[in-house]
Amino acid sequence: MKLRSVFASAAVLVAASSLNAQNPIIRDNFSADPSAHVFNGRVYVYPSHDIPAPADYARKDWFCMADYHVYSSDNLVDWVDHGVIVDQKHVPWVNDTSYSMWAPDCNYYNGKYYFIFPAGQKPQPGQRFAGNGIGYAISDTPYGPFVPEEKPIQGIGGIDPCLFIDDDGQAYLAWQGRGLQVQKLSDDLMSVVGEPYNISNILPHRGQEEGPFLFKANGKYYYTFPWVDDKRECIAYAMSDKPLGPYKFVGKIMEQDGEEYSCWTNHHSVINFQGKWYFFYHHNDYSPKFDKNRSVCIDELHFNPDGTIQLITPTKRGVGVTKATDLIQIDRYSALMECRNVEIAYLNADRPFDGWKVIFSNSHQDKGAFWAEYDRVDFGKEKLSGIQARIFSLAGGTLEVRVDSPEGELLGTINVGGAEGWQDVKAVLDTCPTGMHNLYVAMTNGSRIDVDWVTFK
Ligand code: FUB
Repeated sequence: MKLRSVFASAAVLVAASSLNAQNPIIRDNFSADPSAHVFNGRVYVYPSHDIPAPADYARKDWFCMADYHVYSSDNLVDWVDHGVIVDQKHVPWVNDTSYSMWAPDCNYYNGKYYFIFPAGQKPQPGQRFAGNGIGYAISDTPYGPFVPEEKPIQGIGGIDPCLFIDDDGQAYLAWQGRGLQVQKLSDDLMSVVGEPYNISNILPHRGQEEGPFLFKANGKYYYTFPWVDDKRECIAYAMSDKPLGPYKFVGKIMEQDGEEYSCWTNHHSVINFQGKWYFFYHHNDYSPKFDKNRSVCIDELHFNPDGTIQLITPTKRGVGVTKATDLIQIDRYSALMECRNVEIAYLNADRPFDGWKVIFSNSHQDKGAFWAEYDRVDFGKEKLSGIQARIFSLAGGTLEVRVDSPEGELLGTINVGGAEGWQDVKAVLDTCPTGMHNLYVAMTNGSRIDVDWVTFK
């Protein structure tokens, strides 16, 4: 008991230096299975926290999670890490070396925030393996301190809980137990009541199904879930007029990952924030060779007039607006010119968390301007006069900076001298717009220029 309260009061606000609007949004930790909610006008994300397997965890090739953080933002651009909110070492019913703190959720119910999570249970005397339980840690605020309950929810086991509270205050649990289920919760949330509805029974075919997220929009209930239709998990959904169904399978929200990076899992959530719908999901951007170390991303979600959901194509650019005076990571592009002269690479393949760069190259002496597009840059109300770019180029060359289209207004030209290391190159702008514009950076001359970021002054 003492340990629990000491730990629970340790939730801290951590500087937001490695968090941003482009995908992935969390840039100093692995993060997966994002469950996002809007509480009091602020977005909170409760992800799983993937870690490389420590010495006392034998399964080096499997998911490994020991604790949970919560992150928050009031604009989807600047994120705050509130630190660890629950740790496997401080939950009475959890096996403290199971590293199995898989996908969580959190919701507001009767004046408290209920953080709900699955984890490996402590074996009882005579038991070798106790299976996964699902339990709560409770707080007065969305960011903690959270105090774990003594016991998990009684009568169920499984993973990937989603705590859905309907407009009438009734609580439901969606989770992966024996298939994808949804069931009413008792008033104290500590047990399930009535009959479950099993979504797995209505799928076109069975595959791996997990990670349900139940939400309501325009009077309809959306039961959304990762599902293996082909080789890896896509995100699919079913719709109903009632939380306990009957549900009708509708289709996919996001396709499975492509061959190149190949993240086998995906896991998601949906929020409405300031009038727009957003889709949170994960991908292995910082760990291309090991897809159990994942990272949270966000893209917009759009409904069709009949209430069905449009297929979402994952982007690097993500959501939100970037100020022209911030470091604009153009490698988190909105579009790249379709050609052999523009590509994205890690700054340092041995240290993916350092981020990426755009490589403009022209070893074939192709004619033209080879560009990367970065949308939604806010140039503010006052005209800016300069540009600075972080550049690596042995032989030098020329970059042009335009807005609105690849042939749009030319803001300035950056003449790059050759150098053997990274350099910050500055140029005076010919002109600069105010307000919001899409930015285009193009190499118009040279054999290779690597760009880490650009910023306006
Ligand atoms: O993060 C561990 C597991 O991978 C989750 O619980 C699943 O949904 C999948 O994303």
